[in-house]
Amino acid sequence: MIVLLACAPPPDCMEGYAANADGICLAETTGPFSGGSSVDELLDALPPCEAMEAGDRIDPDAACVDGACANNTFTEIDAALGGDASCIRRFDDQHLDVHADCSWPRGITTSFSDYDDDGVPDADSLASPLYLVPPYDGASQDGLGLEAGLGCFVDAYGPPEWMYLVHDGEHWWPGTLVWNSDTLDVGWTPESGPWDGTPSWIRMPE
Ligand SMILES: [Ca+2]
Repeated sequence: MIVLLACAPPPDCMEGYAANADGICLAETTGPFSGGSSVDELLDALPPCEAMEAGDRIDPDAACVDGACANNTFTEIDAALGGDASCIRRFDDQHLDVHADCSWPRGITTSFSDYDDDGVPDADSLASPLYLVPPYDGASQDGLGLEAGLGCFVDAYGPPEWMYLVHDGEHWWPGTLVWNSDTLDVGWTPESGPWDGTPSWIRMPE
């Protein structure tokens, strides 16, 4: 179950959600909210930061990972990552646009325009954004990565602009942290398995 939380001002909640007195959008089907009622309380509930060993594979400031950067072309990214991409055609019926979604086995995914609809990224299309997903195991100089606790990202970047809350069967936790995409964003999805306080994806900005 995922619930949307917003900082001030009080949000216009998405359909199916309703704001409580603290401006937290709660899913109407989830019943009483039993977590902290403020952003600070929710962030304080995160386990203390346990960072990964410092590395040089993720560069959040440059939005680069293993030498591939957001806003690079497919050719540039595939060359940096070893040339083992898999791409599939995706039709976005909301925007009437066609994309090629590409992934690399080490755990990097992104999307490109595919206006000629051949399932191959268009030559001049730029990646936006880059996602790191399992089994990606690299880390930044600050020890940020998929095995770092979500609290480490708060330590590095401060309180996020947005949080999506998740419920682990007992408590509500900040499961997705978004800093308006001017730095990396992190999140957890239920499909990734039991919630363990680490992200299941990292998004490098567009
Ligand atoms: Ca194409």
